[in-house]
Amino acid sequence: MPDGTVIEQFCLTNNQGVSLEILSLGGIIRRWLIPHNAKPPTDIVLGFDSVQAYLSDDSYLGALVGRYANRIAEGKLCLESKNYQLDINQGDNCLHGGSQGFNNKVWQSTVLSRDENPAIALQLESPDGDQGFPGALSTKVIYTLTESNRLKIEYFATSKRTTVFNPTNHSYFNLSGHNSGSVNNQHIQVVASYYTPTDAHAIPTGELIKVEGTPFDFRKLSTIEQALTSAHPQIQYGNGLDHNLCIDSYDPQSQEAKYAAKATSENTDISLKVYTTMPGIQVFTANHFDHKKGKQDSLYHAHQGLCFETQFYPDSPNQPQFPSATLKAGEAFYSVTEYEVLF
Ligand code: G6D
Repeated sequence: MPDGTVIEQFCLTNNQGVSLEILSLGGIIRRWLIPHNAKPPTDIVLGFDSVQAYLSDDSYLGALVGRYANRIAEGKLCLESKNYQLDINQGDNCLHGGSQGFNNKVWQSTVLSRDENPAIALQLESPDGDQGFPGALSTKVIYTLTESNRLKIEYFATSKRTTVFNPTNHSYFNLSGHNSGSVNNQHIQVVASYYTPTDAHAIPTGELIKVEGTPFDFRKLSTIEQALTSAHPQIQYGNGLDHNLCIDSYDPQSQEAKYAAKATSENTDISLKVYTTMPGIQVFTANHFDHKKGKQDSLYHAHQGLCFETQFYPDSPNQPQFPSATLKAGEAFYSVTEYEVLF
């Protein structure tokens, strides 16, 4: 890092030959290798080969995101009758916890075994007032790679004062290989009957709209291309998919991750299933990528990656009808998201 801090890279490997490389910078998932009998492994996530490339990029490749993933309109937060102004880092809004969000931080990393599976725990202290958020927040994320090829991501947090907390992981998947071109011909399913439409700046209008008859209807496995080529104004806003879908199986009382989404590549026969305890999932297709220099001298272009960011809905602190992301002083936060790879 510019201040001389050394970034550590950890490798989690299971007996099926799946392995992941994870950085202490931002908890970034840098590589996710899926073995093949006769061919070299397929790396299914986009990323970079240097710390400097991650620090100078604005796309959160593979990173843990927080204190609040996605947007908070105008960075305005009102909690317990107190108003807070958050860091504005995209247009008029706060995106992904502000310009110095969790993705840019160096996390205290500990290798451990969890239920006899290889795991790494990353811990971060976010001080009161960090990017404008109230409350000194202690957070821990545990990545565990299981023998059933699931990467389990558990999020823990407590705060000294009431705050908001909406963590996610911002991996860009390409199940045909990180440097294989667009994801257009890959198929996805999202078990969501509603989505939250936005204005032209990706701020939710506050409505919950049925996906039926829209390019956001992924209740049946569909190609990504059918959505990206839609003339629907919501797709036009962001030159692709960049929307929160409302997961049907969400249960605020449950701590068990429920099936939410799937992606599959016919080129490699690799599939990914997503399970989560969170209410929303941002489906994002890297719409703004343009000759982004990635790993092994690859170039990433628009629609070359697919994000399944599990989350509270965007701007939920300002939308009381959305599930709440409020974390009360002293309350213990727990959520879990699991990414299962089938090959
Ligand atoms: C763009 O609108 C998108 C976000 O959803 C994404 O997380 C970011 O790029 C990396 O701002």
